[in-house]
Amino acid sequence: MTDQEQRLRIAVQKKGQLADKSLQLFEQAGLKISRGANDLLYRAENFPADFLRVRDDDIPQFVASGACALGIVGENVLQEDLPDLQADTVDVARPLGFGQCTLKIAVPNEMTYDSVQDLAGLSIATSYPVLLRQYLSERNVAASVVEMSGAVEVAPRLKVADVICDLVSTGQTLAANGLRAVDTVMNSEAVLIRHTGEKTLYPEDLIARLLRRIDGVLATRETKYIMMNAPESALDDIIEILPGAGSPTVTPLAGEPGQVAIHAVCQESVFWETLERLKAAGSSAILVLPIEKMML
Ligand code: PRT
Ligand code: ZN
Repeated sequence: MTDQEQRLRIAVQKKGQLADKSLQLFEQAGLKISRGANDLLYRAENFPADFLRVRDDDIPQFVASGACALGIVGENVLQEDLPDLQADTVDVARPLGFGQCTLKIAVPNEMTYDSVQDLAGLSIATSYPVLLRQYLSERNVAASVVEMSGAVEVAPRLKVADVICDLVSTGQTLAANGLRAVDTVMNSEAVLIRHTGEKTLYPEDLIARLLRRIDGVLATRETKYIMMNAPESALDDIIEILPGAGSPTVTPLAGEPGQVAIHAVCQESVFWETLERLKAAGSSAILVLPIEKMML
């Protein structure tokens, strides 16, 4: 292989909801990405990887064909495209915890809706015909699907369709268009996808190295380093309160018999509640620190 072939090509969205966060993920994994004159391809200066910047709709195909080793795309787009892709050529390497949204059925506010059966005989506008048809057929509902590439939320007002099936994040777009969500077709988030075709076009060790770093980034997003002092007698109680901490480090405090310092890695989501309980259990000088890098 030449040096050129040893570089990983990674497909990311050029512009849109996932564009910035996709590059940020690799930057947090230590890659220095130069946003050079070539708008289509950004180059990592300190890691053999290049970023192909494209429409998100093209990313599954780029990865399935092996043109790119990896890509970041909404799971909704991947699932929508799967029937068009050659089997066993792409899989989800990691869910990434950003770009969360929900593909929902939404109906005009004035329409009554009790169950999915109420969609029978109606027309539904969507950019996700594959996912919508699957959803309808699993529920034995016969409705017509109107494919639109964008601005789906205006379809009922323009009488292009009765109801819609579209991505929702905050719900503001639905509200602004006199619509309300009534059912969920799919929950989605950004995913790192990987080429899994027969030909291994890219060095596995390079991919494994990058994935390990990404795992480190994802792990640090969730976790905090927590330190406190406590009476040794409260140790068992405190360890029980620290969720997902593995084995905390416990060291004696110089000049304070019976007192120890406890260091542990802790989930951020339970931070405040945990803090209060730790205090009540006898801890003092509790510090919570962000973790900058982590290799598991
Ligand atoms: O140009 P390109 O084809 O690459 O971009 P695109 O316009 O097809 O995609 P883009 O950038 O809109 O979305 C890319 C991906 O981001 C989607 O496939 C989802 O996986 C994810 N994502 C997360 C979202 C949203 N959140 C989201 N809110 N995609 C779209 N939206 C839309 C939503 O449909 C609504 O119209 O944003 C609007 C605002 O949403 P509310 O609910 O906050 O009002
Ligand atoms: Zn798109």
